[in-house]
Amino acid sequence: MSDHSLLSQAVIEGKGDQTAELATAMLNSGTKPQDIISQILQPSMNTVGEKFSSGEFFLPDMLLAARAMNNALAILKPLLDSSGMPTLGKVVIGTVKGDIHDIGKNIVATFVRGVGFEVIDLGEDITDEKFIEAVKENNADILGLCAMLTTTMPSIGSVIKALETAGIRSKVKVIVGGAPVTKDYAVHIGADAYAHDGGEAARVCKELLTAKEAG
Ligand code: B12
Repeated sequence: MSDHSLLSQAVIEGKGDQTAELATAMLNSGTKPQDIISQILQPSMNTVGEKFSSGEFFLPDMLLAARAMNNALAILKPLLDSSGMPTLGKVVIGTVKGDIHDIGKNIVATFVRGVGFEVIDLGEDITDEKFIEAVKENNADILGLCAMLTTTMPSIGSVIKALETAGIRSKVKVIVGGAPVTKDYAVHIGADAYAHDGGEAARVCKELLTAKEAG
């Protein structure tokens, strides 16, 4: 079996130690960290989700897979972080209230940091008030909102409304994402942008900053 298949299988089966070893071996053989994430780790987690939907996997299986994924990310993330680059601007990011999924959001934070933004990661299950406070306190250029459940998606819209109520909507660009979120949904709730994955998020954040600076 190829390293690619072995790593995918290790994540799906929640084998943390093996996941870390295989990710390291792939890095050593020249595979780029961003390719390991987008071509192996993320699709593996999608498989885990499908197995959960079909009743083959239960919550503990998802948790084990998440832990294995995090083991690999702990090795890959430092390689994606920027070092000594001038700061482009400030991005506040978090997962909306009621939602504790954070793996994808953490990847986005890493990619966005990697292209030179300062990222203030609030974590998961974040209330509208906390988002508003953090945007004001940090004078953020961009706010990134993540939702992974269809039941928590509406909270993205509620944060955008709270920005309007606080009178700061025009001061910050809003980018949204997460597995159930689409480009159409982003437009519908009044976000400025949507991104499908970490790489796209980093590129779009740069575009948003240019648009913001152009007024
Ligand atoms: C791991 C996992 C968990 C773990 C989370 C651990 C953690 N620390 O994050 C645990 C076990 C805790 C969990 C719990 C639950 N989960 Co869950 N989970 C998953 C799973 C398998 C993988 C998610 C993941 O990490 N993917 C890998 C990352 C890399 O991908 P990603 O998250 O999509 O992120 C990428 C993009 O979406 C995007 N992105 C992400 N965030 C952002 C933010 C911005 C700003 C931008 C621009 C882009 C962006 O870029 C990321 C990187 O490329 C998904 C299946 C799936 N297909 O998503 C189910 C899934 C999301 N879970 C689901 C469910 C139902 C639950 C529970 C309700 C189960 C239960 N009965 O309790 C609970 C809810 C808990 C809660 N209140 O939040 C469902 C949601 C169904 C729905 N339509 O709402 C899914 C889809 C599984 C399924 N097929 O049924 N889960």
